Amino acid sequence: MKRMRWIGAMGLAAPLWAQIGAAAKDRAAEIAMEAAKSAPAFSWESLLWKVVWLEVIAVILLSFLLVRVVIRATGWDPFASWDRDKNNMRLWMLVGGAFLLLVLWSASHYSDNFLPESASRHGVPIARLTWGIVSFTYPAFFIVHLMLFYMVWRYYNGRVRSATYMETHHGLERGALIAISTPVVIIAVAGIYVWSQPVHGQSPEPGQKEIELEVVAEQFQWRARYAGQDGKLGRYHYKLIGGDNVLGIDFTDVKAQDDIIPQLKEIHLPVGALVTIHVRSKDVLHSLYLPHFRTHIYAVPGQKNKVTLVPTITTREMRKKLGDPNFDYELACNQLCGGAHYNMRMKVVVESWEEYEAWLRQQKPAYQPAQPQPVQAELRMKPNQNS
Ligand SMILES: [Cu+2]
Repeated sequence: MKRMRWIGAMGLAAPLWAQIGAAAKDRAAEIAMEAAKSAPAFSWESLLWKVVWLEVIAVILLSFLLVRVVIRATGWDPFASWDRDKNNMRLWMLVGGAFLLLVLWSASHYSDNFLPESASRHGVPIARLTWGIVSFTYPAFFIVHLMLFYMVWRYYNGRVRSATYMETHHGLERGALIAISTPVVIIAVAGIYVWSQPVHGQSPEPGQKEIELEVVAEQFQWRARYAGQDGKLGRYHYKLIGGDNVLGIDFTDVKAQDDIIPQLKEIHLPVGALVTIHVRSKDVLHSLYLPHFRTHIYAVPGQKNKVTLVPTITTREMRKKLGDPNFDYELACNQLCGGAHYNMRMKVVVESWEEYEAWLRQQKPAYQPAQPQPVQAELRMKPNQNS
């Protein structure tokens, strides 16, 4: 009797057992799949290759040993006439030549990855300065290395024993000092002027349109906020950051109430307008990097940074210029900020003022005052319409 009751209880609980069984089976399958993903699949072929490589290494080591044993036993030395210095020099010439050829090859092979022409106004002098520097550091690199390898050839032991001694020559030293420091000073001064433009030096021209937006970094994404109708970004405070207010916007500030957070992970910029981007970070150090606009600024927790730029080439024009219909400008993080750092990118669309305004009009303000939702209102009206 007792046993019957027990079986009956088991029978009643059967659906529950089935549920638990199915869940356990699913979980087991999941674990198996994860294990399969993390552990590389075993293959006889890869094991065979490992054995082959080990044997190759063993044969090389053993042959060295064999030569030594033969030399010891017979007194015969195959390297007696081997000019060690000369052959070392020859090997160095080989290494040097191969190195310089590799540099030439890689520079041409990877030239596809060079940035296209600058798409911002301040980026043009920056690109010019960069290529100006490369135009003499690249030849200097070759000249210096050719000189280095020439010295190895000239002074290998046994040919020229010692270098010539020279008295201090003030004129020569002064000349060398000026020749080296002049380009360095030019680069530094031009750099200060050119690179500071996006941070300090851009003010609107008469009649030029201006927009303001904020880009906020967090592990691992960017979020943008546009100033609304009033053209001004509202206040924020880190203590206000929460599940429904991801940017910590202070909605008691009237200027904040029309601010816009775009739905899609992309920012739109009007061509020809002066764009001010405010940058901040919610957690660690990130960096706002707009390579095509030659623009870069750090996103530092607890610090307000800003950068200005004037986009000059629309996405459409750049696609035509590059002959690439899929080209898009990119906003990236260029600080290694954690595990999913690679995820921190955003599409940047440069378009005409009209297109920009139309896009902005489609975006909803971040601040939604309490009011009946339009969808619910529609549902409530339906019965009335039918009757
Ligand atoms: Cu980052």
